[in-house]
Amino acid sequence: MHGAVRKDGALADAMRYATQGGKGMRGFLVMESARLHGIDDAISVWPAAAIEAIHAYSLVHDDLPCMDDDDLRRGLPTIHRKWDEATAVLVGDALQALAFELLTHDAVGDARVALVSSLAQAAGQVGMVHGQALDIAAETAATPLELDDIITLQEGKTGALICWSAEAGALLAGADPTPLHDYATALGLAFQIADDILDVEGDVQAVGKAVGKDAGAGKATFVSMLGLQAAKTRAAALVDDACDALAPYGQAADTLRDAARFVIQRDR
Ligand code: GRG
Repeated sequence: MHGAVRKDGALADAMRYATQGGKGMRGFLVMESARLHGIDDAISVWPAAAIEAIHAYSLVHDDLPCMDDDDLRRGLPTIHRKWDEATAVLVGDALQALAFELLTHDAVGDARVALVSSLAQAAGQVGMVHGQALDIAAETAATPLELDDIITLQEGKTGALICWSAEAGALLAGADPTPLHDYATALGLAFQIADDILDVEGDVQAVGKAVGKDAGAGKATFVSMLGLQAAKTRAAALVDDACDALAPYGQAADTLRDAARFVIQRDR
């Protein structure tokens, strides 16, 4: 690992625990979009690790009692259940800081500033945290969310990090990120619809977190707004849109197309 990292102690143990067991989809998107632009894995692994660190932090904080209050994540007790709330807050804080340090590694070269500044936006008050704030506000809102509100909320909460991940390869190469942006916008929405479907149809063992929470909380989701079948149809159409957006790369982008199809077929 780059820079000064303490490898011993409860905080280090909890940080390691928090970063294990995920699908690694965001890191995969970084490395695949980089390969598409001829960028070596030895370079793209740094932003890939950075986005997985930010994502892990967001899950640790999202699971806290003051947020979603979850006991299970990736099939294991959440950090505040296995350790305590203070440790979970600190793990999230430290993982977020670590992510930006990883982006400044020498291997990342001239793209460092663009990657740091775009990740700050994607993760922060105009991106993921904005989506989370909208989600929390919706819990006590006087009027229920409309479909467009849910799309806006998810574009922040889930979409912003997915977009950053897919665009990172183009940023590393100094290339136009537009096709990857369009791919990731459709993919992010399909991912969230699939997540809502898993909350209804998923098995807690496979999903590795609580299911049925949205309906239990009377939460407006793509499934509650569209119905199960229409949500599946919408997700499949979005995956087609995502694949089409990769046309400028031809067959070289087939792995990214496979990833888009996986997003709506997954069971976790
Ligand atoms: C700032 C206090 C504070 C909290 C921030 C912003 C935030 C907390 C949380 C939002 C992040 C969140 C929970 C988004 C939901 C996206 C989602 C469905 C995540 C699960 O992603 P997967 O399936 O997970 O890729 P794995 O475990 O495979 O990595």
